Formats: sequence, structure tokens, C-alpha cells
Amino acid sequence: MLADSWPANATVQSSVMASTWFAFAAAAAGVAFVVLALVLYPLVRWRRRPGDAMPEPFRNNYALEIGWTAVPLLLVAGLFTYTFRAEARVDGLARHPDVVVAVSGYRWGWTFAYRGGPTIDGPSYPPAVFGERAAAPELVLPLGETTRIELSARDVNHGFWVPDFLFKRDAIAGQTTSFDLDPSKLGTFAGKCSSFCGLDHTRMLFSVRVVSPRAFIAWERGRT
Ligand SMILES: [Cu+2]
Repeated sequence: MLADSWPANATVQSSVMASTWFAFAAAAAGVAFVVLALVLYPLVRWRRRPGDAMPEPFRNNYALEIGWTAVPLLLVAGLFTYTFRAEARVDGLARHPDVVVAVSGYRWGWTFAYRGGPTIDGPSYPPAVFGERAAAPELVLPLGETTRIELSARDVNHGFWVPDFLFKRDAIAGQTTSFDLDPSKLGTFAGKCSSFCGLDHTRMLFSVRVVSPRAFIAWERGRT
């Protein structure tokens, strides 16, 4: 069912990305409609009837040529501006984030280190051992507040991906990348490594649980 496979769109940033997607889809649908109409209408309206002579050819219709150059240019310029502004909002960093978490990917797990708070370590096992699987680590975030993620990788490159946040960011070994997440929906969302990083890549799962700010404080106190 569509509703089941449709991403939850659970952050302020993902709403911006979803609107961008819908703007592009609407523009594409509009272009498809116009093109199809321009193809199909003349086929029917000016189809050749018995006794019809070949029409006179004509050259240069400046109004038409300017039109078919200007309209696509305006469309592309509009979509470019829209994307540029959406990207600035998604990549924009708040001056004072409420929570800061250092997220580190490693073979084969994730560590979530809350600044001044708890550290959550995922399952860690040597690459060649396919033993019993430990529980995937859980990133807990407060609803309606800004969480700064400082993303890095300890060994090879990984990818931080939460489909319901419409968000994926490469975790590059030896480099820290920062982004903000403003969760807008309560719930638990699945996360995974999006970059093929080795044999146990598929085991690099985690989950993100969005709780109320009050529950978040209680959770933090319980961990520390
Ligand atoms: Cu990985």
C-alpha cells in the first residue's frame, strides 16, 4: 500500500524536501501535459483528409521561437531558485542547537555521544564473525527541538540514512560534517548505513526515537 511505503516525513527539514519534490513533480506533470497536448491535438485536428493538398511550408515564427526558449528557461530558473532556497534551509545550522550528538559510524555499528550526556554504543564485532546480533543502538531526540548531529566515521566511509527523515549524509572517515534535525513527529524511525562499507554493511542498523522534550530530559537523567 502506498500509505505504508510513503515516508513519514518526520522533521522540519524533511517537509522542506518533500515540498521541493512535489514542486518538481507538479512542474514535470505540467510539462508532460503541455507536450502531450501539443502532440495529440494537431494529430486529430489537422489530420489529412481525402483530397487535401500538401500545406505550404513556412519558415520562422519568432513569437513561437522566443516562447519555447523563454518558458523552459523561466521554468528551470524557478526550480533552481526553489531548490537553492530549500537546500539552504535543510543545510542551515541553528546558532544555538538544543542538543548536540556526535554520531560516529564504524564497522559495524554506530556510536551516539551526547555532548555532556550519555554515550550509546552499538554492537561491535569483528568483521569475520557472524555471531548473535546485539540490539541496534537507538538515537533519542526531543520533539520540536533542534538537534545538531556531528557526523564522522572511524574506519571507512559510511552513510547516515533515516528514510523517514528523507535524509542521507555520508559519514567520511577522518572528517566531521554537521547538520541539524528538527523532529516534528513522535515515533520510532528506522536508520541504516547507506554506503556499502564491507561484508556486514547490512547489519549497520539503528533507530531514531522521537520523544517529548520532557520525556527526553527524563531519559537523559536515567542514562547519566
Ligand atoms: Cu557502513
